[in-house]
Amino acid sequence: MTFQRLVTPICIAVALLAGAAQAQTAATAPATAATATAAQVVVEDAWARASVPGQKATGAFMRLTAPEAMRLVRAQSPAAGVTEVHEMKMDGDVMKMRAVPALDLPAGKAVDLKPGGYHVMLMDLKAPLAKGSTIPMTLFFQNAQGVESQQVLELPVTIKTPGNMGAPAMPMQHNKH
Ligand SMILES: [Cu+2]
Repeated sequence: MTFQRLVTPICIAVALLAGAAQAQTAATAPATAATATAAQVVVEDAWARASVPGQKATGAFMRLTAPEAMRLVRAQSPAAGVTEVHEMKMDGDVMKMRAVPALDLPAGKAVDLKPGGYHVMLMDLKAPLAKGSTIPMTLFFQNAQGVESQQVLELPVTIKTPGNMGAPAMPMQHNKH
């Protein structure tokens, strides 16, 4: 009697373990089948800089992490007449911005679009970007096979104190416009 009582719980435990293993197999199967779906670029901390009346251009910033090697080829926003991917760097003592044809996004590596570096330039603003509002933006990506995909974002408009750019004393030049 005592013997049987001891044995029974062990049997139940084994049965439970077997059941759990089965459940796990069943759960992983559909996930494997789903890997063929189009991979999305992870967009974090996206924001656009607020602008004042009369200001024609401003920047948008974010962190992009692509699941496979991709390129950001262009951006579009109804808030701006022209939207370009820009790079900013020091040329001697002058901070210069220029449009880049594409921004490489290595697989799994976060690429920062931030003040003082790469950014999305919003030019020909239709109206001032008010702090606290949001603007839609579509990003266009291309993978290694040349397949284009797009992602629609809603960017909050804020004023962030720039660490290394935007100081009024800093001379700035736009090459393209
Ligand atoms: Cu720019």
